[in-house]
Amino acid sequence: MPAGEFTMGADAVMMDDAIARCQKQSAYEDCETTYKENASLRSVFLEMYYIDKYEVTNAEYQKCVSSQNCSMPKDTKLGAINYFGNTKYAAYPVIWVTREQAKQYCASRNAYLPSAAEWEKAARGTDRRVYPWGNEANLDSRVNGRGSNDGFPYTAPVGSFSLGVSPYGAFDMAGNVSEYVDESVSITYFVYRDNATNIYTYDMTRGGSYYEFEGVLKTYEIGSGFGWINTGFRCARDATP
Ligand SMILES: [Ca+2]
Ligand SMILES: [Ca+2]
Repeated sequence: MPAGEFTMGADAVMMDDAIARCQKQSAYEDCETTYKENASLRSVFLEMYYIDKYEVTNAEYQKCVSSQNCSMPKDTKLGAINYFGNTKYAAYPVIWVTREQAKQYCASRNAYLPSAAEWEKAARGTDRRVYPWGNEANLDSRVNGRGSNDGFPYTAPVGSFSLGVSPYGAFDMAGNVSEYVDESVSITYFVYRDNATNIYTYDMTRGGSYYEFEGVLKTYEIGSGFGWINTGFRCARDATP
């Protein structure tokens, strides 16, 4: 990734769209606050860095576990499927890991979990696009989103969607598994009964996944991860000498 400035976040139209989608999905969330605090339009300068072209796979994570630099994912199954440790799923993205486990894995490679800005620049380049490939919503050939019209009801082998590649050549920046970045997101919930609000902090994820509705697949969307069946990650590395 070259050094330079890029515009991060949602413009006015994208912001309205993200808030409306969020409100439709959750009547209890203060969507306006979440998006205005986490996805406002801003210019960010980043030094040169590297970021993985692919989501971290089961095989890669397994290697780290075998060399005792990583701990086992919380679960080895994806629904009824024997997933982690099954050679059939070696090239599929690792799931069921916490942000801490993701950080540990990246550290074992002398790398780190990317910041939200590093992740987003890799996903959308410098022209404020909605999706990694551009602005068209023609999703099924470009992203593993919800449902199986794209060929995959659950996760797909990493790098399966060459038409969905980002301007810098990164795969699956939309969909497949949502990805931890090294940041948290505070979400405010309305507690109608008490006429009050509650704030919870979650690990931020980006890019959406095979599990979520398609609005979440946009480059500026903010997700929250629970180390569940749809959360994975990729790593970044310093490139400054
Ligand atoms: Ca799918
Ligand atoms: Ca992804």
